[in-house]
Amino acid sequence: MFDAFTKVISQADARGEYIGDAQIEALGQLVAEGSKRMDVVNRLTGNANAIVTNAARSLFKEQPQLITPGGNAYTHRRMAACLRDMDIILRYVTYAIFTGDASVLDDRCLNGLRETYLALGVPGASVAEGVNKMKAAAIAIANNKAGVTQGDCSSLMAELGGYFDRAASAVG
Ligand code: PEB
Repeated sequence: MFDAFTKVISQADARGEYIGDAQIEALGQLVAEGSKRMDVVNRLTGNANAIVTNAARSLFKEQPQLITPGGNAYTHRRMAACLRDMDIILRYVTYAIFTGDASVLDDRCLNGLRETYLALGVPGASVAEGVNKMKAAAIAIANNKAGVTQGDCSSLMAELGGYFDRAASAVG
């Protein structure tokens, strides 16, 4: 598991090189803008339940076959597993945006998830759609300009969106 710093070190170390000026510049920028990143993590963490439940509600409205007899989220046990899965994915996305690196998401959440869903008969495309809905909600909440110091969060939002896309394409 890497963060933005250990990733740079590991790559430099593999080549036996000192850390380059461009990398120092990029990591310096990450430090200088770190408060934005922490605000995003804080907002996602504080709104996780709403993000998950609203996305699930909207998914089941669009794909009601999931929650009718024979559907993969039918019965309370499977519904609970589904909500839990969405919560797990959101949680790993918050780790990735916190560390500025996708490896924790890739290694500990997405690795093998497609195969797990195939084995269980969980429709991956539906999970991907649920993830897309969480992405939209998460960005709306994280990018809300109310109540925070104003600044440009476009690259941070692109990074955040990228982690959701990564999750969606891992299972979809
Ligand atoms: C992944 N999900 C399920 C299981 C596992 C995961 C390992 C099997 C064990 C169990 O039931 O608990 N676990 C999950 C995850 C990590 C992990 C992401 C990462 C670290 O450890 N069904 C639907 C929806 C979708 C869904 C489309 C969006 O119709 C999910 C939610 N996942 C779902 C369901 C089950 C499941 C299990 C319904 C239960 C399937 C079953 O037992 O039949």
